[in-house]
Amino acid sequence: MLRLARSTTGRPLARAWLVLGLALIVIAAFSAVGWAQQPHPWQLGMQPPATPVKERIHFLHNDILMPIITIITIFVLGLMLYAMVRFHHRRHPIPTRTSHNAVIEILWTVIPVLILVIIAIPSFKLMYYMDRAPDAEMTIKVTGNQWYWSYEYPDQGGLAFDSNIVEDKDLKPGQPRLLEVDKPLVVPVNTTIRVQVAGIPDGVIHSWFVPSFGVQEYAMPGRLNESWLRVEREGTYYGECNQICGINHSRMPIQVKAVSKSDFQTWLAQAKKNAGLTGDREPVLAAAPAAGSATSPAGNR
Ligand SMILES: [Cu+2]
Repeated sequence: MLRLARSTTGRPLARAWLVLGLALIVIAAFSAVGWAQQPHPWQLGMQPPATPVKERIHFLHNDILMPIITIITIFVLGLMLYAMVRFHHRRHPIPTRTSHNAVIEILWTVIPVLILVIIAIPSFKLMYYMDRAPDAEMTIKVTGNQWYWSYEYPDQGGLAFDSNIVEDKDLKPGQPRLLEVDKPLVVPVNTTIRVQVAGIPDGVIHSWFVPSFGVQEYAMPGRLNESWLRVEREGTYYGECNQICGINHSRMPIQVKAVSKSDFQTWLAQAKKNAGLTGDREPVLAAAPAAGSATSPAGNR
């Protein structure tokens, strides 16, 4: 049967393999060229890491979980194939009436538990690592509104602004649709930044999610959540609200520009000047729309 299939369809099969191989090479090339801070067509795997947290997430996923999952999958597939061949009705016409086997039952209970314990150890270590930064150099407060984000720099003179999506008709060449915003969050590279995330009173739950940073934090009304990031490469990073939050859920993207420390100071001075902030602890978001009452005076913790 197999020989027959090979002799009659040998060439088309070889061609199919060739096409599949070429397709895989193209996909691999795309994912390498992408060096993505945003999703790309035909992307495989996660976006490349820009923070130590995301690097550890990649390690846990690629180097710990994937090998374990692969071994389990191959083992189960092997068992199934063995059972299908060995106990085929032609080879094994009279089925056994075995219903219990104490040794096997203990094994298939204990071994999965051990595997879960092995997985739990690095998972918990990572969870505590990404939870908060004890040595943060600055703080950014993120507020989820319906439907846009507000950003505050409470320890940088109280600068605060809203960040809204750029509509399709206003997009400039090269700007990604549904990801570009009018005022991106700007952060300095190689700086440990505490990110506080909150929702507005009477608002809904959002989630501030930037894949390359490994940060995904709920923006809850009445609650202050915390995460942290330390961007290691300059660049523009995109994310989205990833908590289904209502009609414009898809229209509250996140854009973060990571710049050098000196460029950050230049930007900060200019942004404060534009906002009319002259000294510290100025009232913030004076011109915010009604829904933006979310933000509290700068510097409060
Ligand atoms: Cu949202």
